[in-house]
Amino acid sequence: MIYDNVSRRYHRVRSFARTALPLGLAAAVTAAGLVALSGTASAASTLGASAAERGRYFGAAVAANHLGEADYANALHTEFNMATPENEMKWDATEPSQGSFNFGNADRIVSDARGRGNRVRGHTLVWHSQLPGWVSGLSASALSSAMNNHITQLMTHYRGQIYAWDVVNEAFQDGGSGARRSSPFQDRLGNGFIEQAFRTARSVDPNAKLCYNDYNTDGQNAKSNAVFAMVQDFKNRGVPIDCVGFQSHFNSASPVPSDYQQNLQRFANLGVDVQITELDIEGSGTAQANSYTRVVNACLAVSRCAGITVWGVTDKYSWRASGTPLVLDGNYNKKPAYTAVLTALNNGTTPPPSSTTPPPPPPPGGCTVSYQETQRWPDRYNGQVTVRAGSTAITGWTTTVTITRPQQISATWNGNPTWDSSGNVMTMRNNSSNGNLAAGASTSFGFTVMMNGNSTAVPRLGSCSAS
Ligand code: 9MR
Repeated sequence: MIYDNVSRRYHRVRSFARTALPLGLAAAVTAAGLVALSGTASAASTLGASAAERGRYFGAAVAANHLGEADYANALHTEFNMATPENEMKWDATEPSQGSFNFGNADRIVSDARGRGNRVRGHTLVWHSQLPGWVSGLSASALSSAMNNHITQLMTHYRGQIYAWDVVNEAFQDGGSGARRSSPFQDRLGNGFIEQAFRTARSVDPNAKLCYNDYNTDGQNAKSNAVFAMVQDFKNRGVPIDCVGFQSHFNSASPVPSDYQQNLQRFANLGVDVQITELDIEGSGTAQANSYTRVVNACLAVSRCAGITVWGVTDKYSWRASGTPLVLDGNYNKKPAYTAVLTALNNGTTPPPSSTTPPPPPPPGGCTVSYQETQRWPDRYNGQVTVRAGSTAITGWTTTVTITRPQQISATWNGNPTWDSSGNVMTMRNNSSNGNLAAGASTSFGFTVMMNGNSTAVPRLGSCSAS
């Protein structure tokens, strides 16, 4: 089921100019002078809140040593609802000498986030980089045990507190080989270390999502093909994996790939969530903003894209500070990139991931609407809107469906449509037989949309008003 734009308010339907159009003529309607009754699509004012309305999260990499800076903490707490420790959970930070664990800085980030009801991504359990020196001196069997123990200690310490773990990070080589990267794990344990890490992780915290995370896998290329083959193999053989992280570090030499969305989608089609885990885009102004928009829209268009994390709160502390790659500048001012992200999130109305909780029930007398695409052809698709009464019966309902040009509604059924002057906003009211709904009961109406060359836009629903 696909949920969209649930009204959390309710109001009586006011009288309005009602122009019922014969079915089949809807595509031709652009008549001026009709009363526009667009639904009040919500416009959240922070990145986290807006993403949440789309069933997603919007997170940031967090550095423990900046939490004491008021501006930093304020920006973090205002805008973001997911946190990834930028360095504090890495092996050199958590197990600097073998068997001696240090969680202080990571704990600070976890308790800061969870104290506000925010979630945490764990980063990262097995990675070739930032390894303490002692790891490289181990034999194969000692390394195998050390890896299992490291995973076990971290995941036990944080059991129940981590939304998703980057279990293995950056295990593939860049370039066209599709080979695994040389590392102590790869060189001594062979390809099987990745599977071993995921199996160990599942056994320690079965409720955390287990991710493979990498960079330069954001479009379709030899490296992402190799990761794809591994994930496919894991799914086929029942090796536990729940998500793939796409780091998405972009700059002029490595821009947002043209097939970014398709690449996310092909991984999602394997039956894993996809997450944008370390987003930053070097640049400034409109060009940077446009790239951010593309990334957000791609995530919103992929129902299994669970959310986006930017790799830092402010340009001031970015690992690529000179490239000003984030959405808040060094003084915590909102950049055009910030506005672009918020706008894209607020405009987005795509299905939240399947794991998302359904919307809360409407108040007495209210109704909710949800959208689902039911069929698609090369040139058009059918959409269905389910209208559900709240905890008391209603005698009529109305909602709006907004179409993105050049898409156009060519037919409707099970409702009385009227149109705004642009022809883009259809107000749909019950017909004579489906206005009366008992408490909790539902009905639906449908429509056909001609895509006219735009195959990605999704109809946006306004709120539902009951009478
Ligand atoms: O942002 C991190 C930076 O502070 C560290 O010095 C660096 C050490 O390797 O790691 C950076 O984060 C990396 C992340 O952990 C994995 N993907 C690439 C990130 C940027 O280098």
